[in-house]
Amino acid sequence: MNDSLILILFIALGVIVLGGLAFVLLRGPRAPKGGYPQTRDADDVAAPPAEAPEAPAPSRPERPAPVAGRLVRLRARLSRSNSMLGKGLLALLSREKIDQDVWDEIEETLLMADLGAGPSQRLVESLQTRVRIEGTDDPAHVKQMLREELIRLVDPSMDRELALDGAGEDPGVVLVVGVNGVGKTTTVGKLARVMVAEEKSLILGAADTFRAAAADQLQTWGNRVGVRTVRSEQEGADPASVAYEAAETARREGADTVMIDTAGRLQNKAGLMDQLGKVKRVTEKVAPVTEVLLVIDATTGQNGMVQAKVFAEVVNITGIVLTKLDGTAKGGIVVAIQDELGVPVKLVGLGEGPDDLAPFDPEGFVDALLD
Ligand SMILES: Nc1nc2c(ncn2[C@@H]2O[C@H](COP(=O)(O)OP(=O)(O)O)[C@@H](O)[C@H]2O)c(=O)[nH]1
Ligand SMILES: [Mg+2]
Repeated sequence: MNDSLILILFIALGVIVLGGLAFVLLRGPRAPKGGYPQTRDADDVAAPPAEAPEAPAPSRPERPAPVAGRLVRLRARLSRSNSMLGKGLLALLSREKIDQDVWDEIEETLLMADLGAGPSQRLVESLQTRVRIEGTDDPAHVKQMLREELIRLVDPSMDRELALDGAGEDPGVVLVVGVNGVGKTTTVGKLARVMVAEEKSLILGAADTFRAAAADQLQTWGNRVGVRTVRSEQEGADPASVAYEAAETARREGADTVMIDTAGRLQNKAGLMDQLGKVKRVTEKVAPVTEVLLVIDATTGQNGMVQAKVFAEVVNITGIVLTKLDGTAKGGIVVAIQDELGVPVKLVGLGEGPDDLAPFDPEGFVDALLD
């Protein structure tokens, strides 16, 4: 009796186990509820687009410093580098009598700060006129007038907004151009950081194809901030086709903006025209170029400007990025450049660090200049 009971229990248990097993096998595997993700077969994973090799997805992008903090540092660095100009001018304006010699010295001081001949002369002339009309040469008052005239020269009325957004299906297209070594790639990286912080989606295009290292440098920035870099693995590939591919990728993925880093290593104007012209033309087959930023190194002064002018003749520049303002006492170059090219300085570079880029603010700039 006991034996048969045990036997029945065993059989019942066997039926339950086998039934359960059959049930599981017939239903097939199912996803675990909640918790860990389902694994996929290798061929489930979408193949990467063959035409656009790209950076591996970065793990945790860095967060940029807030803009307010950056503007404070801009002031600090500018006033450090420009104290010569400010001190020189204030010393001159504090003379007992502002005679022609003093005016000449003021003009010289402005010239030495790279303000440019035309703007320096215009500034002194308008100051002289005001001093005469207002009948005062009280240093505090003249300093106030100097500040006003400098601000007028830097022209706060110019539109300094960056055209980063496209329209409709089109991404905004930003071309970054300029002579080799001025800070183009660094600027693209810094600007990408700002845009990521503003929750914009963007794609970087490495159209400097002269050296693989140039694309690596851009991709490093891309990885840092968590955006993709479209590049060619081939050294010396056609920059225009990389730019096209980057713009195409941005459009396909519905990105807000594509930013294209170009090469500055160009021997002559014809070569430049050929290459930059083609980059722009080909990119515009995808979407209109919304911003062409010319990067200029502030430490190269008037020389740098001569080279920069060639770029301005080749492409239609919409904004200037003045880099390395941290390394020069000649902040007056801002005025000279705008005067010469008729294009506003929109951004300034103040160091090699990832947050060392700031929007250009005319009044803050002049105050830092005269601090
Ligand atoms: N001090 C300083 N250095 C900068 C600034 N912008 C770029 N640089 C440096 O200038 C060098 C050339 O920059 P890069 O972006 O490679 O120039 P590109 O050839 O125009 O792309 C690098 O060492 C940068 O770190 C800046 O605003 N201040
Ligand atoms: Mg570069």
